[in-house]
Amino acid sequence: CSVFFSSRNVQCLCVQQVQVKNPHLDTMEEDILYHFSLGTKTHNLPEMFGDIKFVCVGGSANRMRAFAQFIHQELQLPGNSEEIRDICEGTDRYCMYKVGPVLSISHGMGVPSISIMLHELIKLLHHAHCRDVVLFRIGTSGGVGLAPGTVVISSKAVDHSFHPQFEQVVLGKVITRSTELDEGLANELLQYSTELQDLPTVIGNTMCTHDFYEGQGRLDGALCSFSPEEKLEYLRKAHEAGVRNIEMESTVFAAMCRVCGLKAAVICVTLLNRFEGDQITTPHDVLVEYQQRPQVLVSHFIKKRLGLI
Ligand code: R2B
Ligand code: URA
Repeated sequence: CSVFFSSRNVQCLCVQQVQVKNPHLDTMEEDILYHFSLGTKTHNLPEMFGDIKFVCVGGSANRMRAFAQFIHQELQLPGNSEEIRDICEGTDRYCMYKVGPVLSISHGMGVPSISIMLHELIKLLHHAHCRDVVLFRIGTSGGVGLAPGTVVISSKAVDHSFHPQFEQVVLGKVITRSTELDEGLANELLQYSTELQDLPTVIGNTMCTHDFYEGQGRLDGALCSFSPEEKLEYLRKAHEAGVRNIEMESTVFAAMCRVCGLKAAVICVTLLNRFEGDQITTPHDVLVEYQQRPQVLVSHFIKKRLGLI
């Protein structure tokens, strides 16, 4: 936060910088963002990315391309949204699209995949001197006691024991970081959801697991060592602890954004109610519409912030 003094008044203009927390970065002559196929010597990062204000990340490459095209239309930007170029075409690890002040990036499935992407994204925003950036994870999840299609805005991300923390092993030791998310941002998103049609939305805790099957208490994996009763008991405990959905990336996303001073929100649609089953049996066209719901909410937020509506 920077304070500017003038003779008439004192103004506080809160400029939020991206704070990388690594003293070694300053000593490096060049930084290669290997999984993006970008680098500080090969690319002019401030020129390419300096105006970014909103970053949206999601698991699937196709969905994040579709989101970029959708935002292009929503912001009524010039040019053909079909011709939008993948900035990371030099690698097939992640895809990245820039649409005006919006960056859309895929992160794959699970904590290790999103965490590699976030290290390079946060360094990219830092090298590009971006200011006041808001990050969104838009994704899918399993609902806990919610009708399929409900959008959950995470109040916090919790681990398998329902604690708001992320554990990272560093040099063989466990480091624990908080996974609380920005309350004001979550409430603002919830408020905007009421202005949109067919967007049932709640705020709740999101449980992040390291597996889709056993890790989320599914009975239909290749391995299962528990009974249907034990599964329901775990889901009931999760629900009591305020968990409303389950996915696989939110804890590390919340923890890394928090440490680096980035405002962040997690917005995931539920594809099924886990009290009712494990398999995703919903027809494809319905799933496609569900997956657009977090995109519509984030687009509405961006348009509000840009003063377009
Ligand atoms: C939601 O969906 C994926 C698993 O199907 C995973 O990436 C997640 O968090
Ligand atoms: N993604 C998950 O991680 N779990 C679900 O049940 C559905 C989508």
